[in-house]
Amino acid sequence: MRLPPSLILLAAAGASARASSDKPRPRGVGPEFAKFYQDTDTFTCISNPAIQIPFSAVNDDFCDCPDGSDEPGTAACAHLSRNSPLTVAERPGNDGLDLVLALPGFYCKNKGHRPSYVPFNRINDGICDYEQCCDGSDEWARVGGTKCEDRCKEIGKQWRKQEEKRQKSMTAALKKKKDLLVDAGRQQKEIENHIVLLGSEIKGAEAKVKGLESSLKTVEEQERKVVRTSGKGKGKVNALAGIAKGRVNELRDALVEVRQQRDEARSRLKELEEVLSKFKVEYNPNFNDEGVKRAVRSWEDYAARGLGEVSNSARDRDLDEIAKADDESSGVNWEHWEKEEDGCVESDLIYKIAAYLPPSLVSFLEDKILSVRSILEIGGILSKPEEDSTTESKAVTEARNALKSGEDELKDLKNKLRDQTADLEKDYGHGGIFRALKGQCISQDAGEYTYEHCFLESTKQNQRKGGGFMSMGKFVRIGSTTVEETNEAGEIISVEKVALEYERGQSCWNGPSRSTKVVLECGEENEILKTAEDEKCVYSMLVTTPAVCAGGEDDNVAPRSKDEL
Ligand code: MAN
Repeated sequence: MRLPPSLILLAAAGASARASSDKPRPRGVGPEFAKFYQDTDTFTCISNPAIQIPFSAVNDDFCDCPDGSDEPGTAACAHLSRNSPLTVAERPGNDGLDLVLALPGFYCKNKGHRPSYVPFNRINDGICDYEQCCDGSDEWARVGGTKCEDRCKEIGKQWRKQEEKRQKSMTAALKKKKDLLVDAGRQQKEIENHIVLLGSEIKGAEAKVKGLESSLKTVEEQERKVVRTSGKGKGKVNALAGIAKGRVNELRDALVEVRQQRDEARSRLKELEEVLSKFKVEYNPNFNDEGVKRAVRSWEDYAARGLGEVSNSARDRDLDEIAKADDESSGVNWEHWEKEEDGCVESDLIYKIAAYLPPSLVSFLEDKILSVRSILEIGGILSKPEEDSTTESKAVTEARNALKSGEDELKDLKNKLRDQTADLEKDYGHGGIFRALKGQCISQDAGEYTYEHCFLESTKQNQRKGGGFMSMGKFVRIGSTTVEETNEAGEIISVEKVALEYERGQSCWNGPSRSTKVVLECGEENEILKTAEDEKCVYSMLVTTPAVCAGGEDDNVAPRSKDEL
């Protein structure tokens, strides 16, 4: 079975201890492959066990095995593919064998540093590959006099120092990642609580609106009753005129009655005063009657204060005038007020004329007037008639306004609930971690621009020497992208990375609207490492953040995001 190179590399560490006690391995063989080189007489090709060759053919600088396993220490089989097997048609001679290397490369022991594999084509090529082979063993043949000294001590020391730094940084990054997860979880909980609160606020607001609706109904009904009771006019003035007319008539009737009673009382008083003054003249003072004498004295006192009031003709004329009905006097012209319209509508005119015209002509004229009026309204020459504004009482207006603000409040709460619920549904990445970074901005100076990235919001290109900025896109989704990286063995490999995608930025002259792909890499800080314009107005940013470092997740810390559920 053929192992993929990555698995072979993983197997290397575990196999090294076990193999160390076995017999010496041929040049270039890593400890994990030592078992294939135990037989000192015959060598069996690793991936093609049917092919056996004498052991002396191992590392004889001639490629015998189709998988190159007989040449672990030379470049004789370097022409074979490392990763992708060739198709049958591509194979030289089409022999039906699988021409893929069985070994990951030439094994460098690198004592004092870490062992590593160097690709076979770099063996004895006259170049010291210190990155993979710090002990210089890849140039063992000293081709053209090349002698590579062993630098593993210093390279190893430097590497350990860097590795220690890297580990420290990774520990710090994971701590930051945990903090982000805690923060994201807290924010999500806050939204959940807010949704619950909004739910009860909405219920309260709905009840309030219902109450306000019925208040408005009641007030409107009361208003209608007043108008109905007055029964005549179409508006408030008519209603008021009806009520006032009734009241004035009541008062007038009362005045007439009271005047009648006054006149009766006045004539009786006059009669009485005449009786008493005759009595005073005719009584006999010599007749010693104490009761009569007292009555005469009282009469004299009464008469001294002046006798009963004589009629005032001027006032009586006024009262006569008031007592007359309005249509007989110069009083209020009720007919005018009762027929008064609250708003003057031009179309009234046509209805007055209409009485003298044939109905077909009336409807033709009606249509014409309406269309001319609407043209004049659209042109702003005539103002639109305000709907019932003049007929509505203050109480109705207040009740209507209260209902309107209650409805607005309810609408506002429902919008908030919709937004918060939608936010909860959004993808904020693994553990919802990007919720904690949303809106955080980082920037990088590059040439004439300062590039800006605000997590999950936007990317911008700001002119460094003043001037404005260019939107490079608004956040649309969390996606992924494949990038090529060099691994420790110096090979180029494809790695999948989280990418934040920003689209619909400012339009590019003669091109698309600007867009940016922000590729994320694990790092202690949120930092833009590089910004590039890959195509005209299509940008990419390489950004480090602790949010994408592997590990640090603790299921108790953060709630799961929607895509994990
Ligand atoms: C500006 C910048 C550039 C872009 C050009 C396109 O100068 O946004 O990045 O290439 O416009 O016209």
